[in-house]
Amino acid sequence: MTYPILYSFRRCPYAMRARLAIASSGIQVELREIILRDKAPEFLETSPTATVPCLKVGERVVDESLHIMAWALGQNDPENLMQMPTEGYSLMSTYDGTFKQALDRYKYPNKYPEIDPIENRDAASSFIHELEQRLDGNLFGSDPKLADFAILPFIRQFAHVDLDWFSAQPWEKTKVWLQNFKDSDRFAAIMDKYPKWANGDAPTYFPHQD
Ligand SMILES: N[C@@H](CCC(=O)N[C@@H](CS)C(=O)NCC(=O)O)C(=O)O
Repeated sequence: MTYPILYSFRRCPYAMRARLAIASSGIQVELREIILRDKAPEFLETSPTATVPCLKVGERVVDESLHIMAWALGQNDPENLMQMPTEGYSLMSTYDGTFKQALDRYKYPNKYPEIDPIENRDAASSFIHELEQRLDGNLFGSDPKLADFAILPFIRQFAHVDLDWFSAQPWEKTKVWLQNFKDSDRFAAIMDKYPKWANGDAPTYFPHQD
C-alpha cells in the first residue's frame, strides 16, 4: 500500500494545522521532515511554492495548508471539525491575512527594519480582543472546529514571541484556549520530533502508532 506523502516541518504553524487535521481524520500519511534551510530535492520537485506543508497523493499535489485540512477532513471527519458556521472561514482568512502580517512584523523585526514591532504587536492584539468576545471554550462552543485548529498555531506563535508579556495581558479566555490546546493529547501527537528526511530513509508514518 502506498501512503500519501506529507512534507512537513515540526515548528511551522501551517504544517501544524495540516497535521492537526490529518490526525483528527485518522488518515495515515508518510511524513517527511523538511529543514527549511536545506530543503530536500524531492520536496523542491514536488512543491510548486517550495513551502511546507505539501501533500502528495498519487499524482496530485496539495500545496496549501488549508487545502490539506480540507482534503483530510473531506474524507473523514469523526470529530465534526467541518461542522462550523461559514463565519469560521472568514475568521480563518482574517488570521491568515492581517493578523499574520502583523505577527510577522512583530516576530521578525530584523526582516522589517523600517517597521515598529510594537505597533504591529498592538495591531495583532486587536484581534485577540475580538477573540476574547467570541471564545466560549473554543471559537464555536466547547469543541474545537476547523477554525480553532487553523488559527491556534498562529496564536501560539504570537504568544511565544514574548511569553511573559503575553501572560501578563488580561486575555483570560484566549490564554485558557491556548493552554488547553498546548496541553492536549492532540497537540502532543502532532509535535513528535523527527529527524530530517532523506531519500532512502525507512518511512515514518504519521500519526505515530505505538
Ligand atoms: N500558504 C502556505 C504557506 C506555508 C508557509 O509559508 N510555510 C513556511 C514555513 S512556516 C515555508 O515553508 N516557508 C518557506 C521557507 O522558509 O523557505 C500554506 O498555507 O501552506
